[in-house]
Amino acid sequence: MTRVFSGVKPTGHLTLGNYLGAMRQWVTVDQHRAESLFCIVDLHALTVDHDPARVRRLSRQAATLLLAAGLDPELCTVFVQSHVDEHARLSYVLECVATDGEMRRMIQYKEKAARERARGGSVRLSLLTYPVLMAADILAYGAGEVPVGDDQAQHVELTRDLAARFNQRYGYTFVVPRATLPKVGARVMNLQDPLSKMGKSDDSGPGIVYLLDEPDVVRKKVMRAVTDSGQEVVYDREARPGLANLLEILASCTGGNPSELSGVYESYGALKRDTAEAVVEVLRPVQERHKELCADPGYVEEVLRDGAERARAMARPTVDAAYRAIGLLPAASDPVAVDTGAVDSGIVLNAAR
Ligand code: AQP
Repeated sequence: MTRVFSGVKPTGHLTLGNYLGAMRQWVTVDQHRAESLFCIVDLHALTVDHDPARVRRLSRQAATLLLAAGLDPELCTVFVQSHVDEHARLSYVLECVATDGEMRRMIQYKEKAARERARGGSVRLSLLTYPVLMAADILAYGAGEVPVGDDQAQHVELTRDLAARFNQRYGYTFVVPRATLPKVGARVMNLQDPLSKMGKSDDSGPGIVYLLDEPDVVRKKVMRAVTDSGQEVVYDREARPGLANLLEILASCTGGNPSELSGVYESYGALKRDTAEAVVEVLRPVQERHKELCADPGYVEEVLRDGAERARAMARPTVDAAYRAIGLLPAASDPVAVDTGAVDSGIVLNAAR
């Protein structure tokens, strides 16, 4: 059975971009057809300036929202990254396979580092190395598919490169995964700045629809979305990015096609009104379920505890195999230590696994 892994960073309140680009596919497709793991990747939230109490709060909120959106712990594993040591263990080993140059080529690093430097701030080393941790997140579970939005595609490519390089140097250890992107909604743009992704850690509140925004707040944000000076409703990402974003959001919420939908509307106002209502309807059940789950925090904690236990059991053998393959001596208490004297190649070790 295919294994699927994906995650969200608790760097801000979850957005419509997170939902349409990733979470909805996890809920409606992935958890039903694959052995799926969904993770609150809290270690990634430490790569930028952070407030410890806020990260804890956002981690709990993200877990609650994933369940509210429809992830079912009977069908999939929901857990917090820092509860499973294997992620950090494997990350270091993969840092020994990755190169400085390929890390510095990562677009997210380049953009965020430039932003931080422009503000006179410094960049944490972990911001540079975080794609390796992301690779560890995926490879530890032998995931074959990684359902993500378009902004994460480059990091999944890096993961593929690291897995293939490790396998080639040290013997087959990792499944080489691939990214799976939704057909529509893979990159929801900021409503106030349609050339930038709608990101939860951005400061521009009015351009971002949060999953917990009240219906009237959603309506206001969509109605005030920046469009272009033209009159005609056409779908053209290059020339009319604001309009294209609204058409894509509407298409993604209603299951339509942005290009066909453009023919239905004669004014921007009508398009905005329908888009706002479509978003409100998509968010309504998530918000209702979120309210119920907030009244039962013990349930969410239990899901995360069970999830971490299951995740640990899945990751441990692969990470142990990677340690052995790359040349680390197993501890005497490790049952595998008994026969290491006879086995000196990763390939043999992995075959014996
Ligand atoms: N705007 C988006 N459109 C489509 N997909 C998106 N995703 C995020 N934003 C959009 C997808 O949601 C999943 C979880 O995202 P994340 O938590 O890794 O990143 P983020 O929401 O983009 O958060 P930040 O803190 O604002 O991140 P940066 O600043 O690093 O971009 C992923 O599958 C992502 O693709």
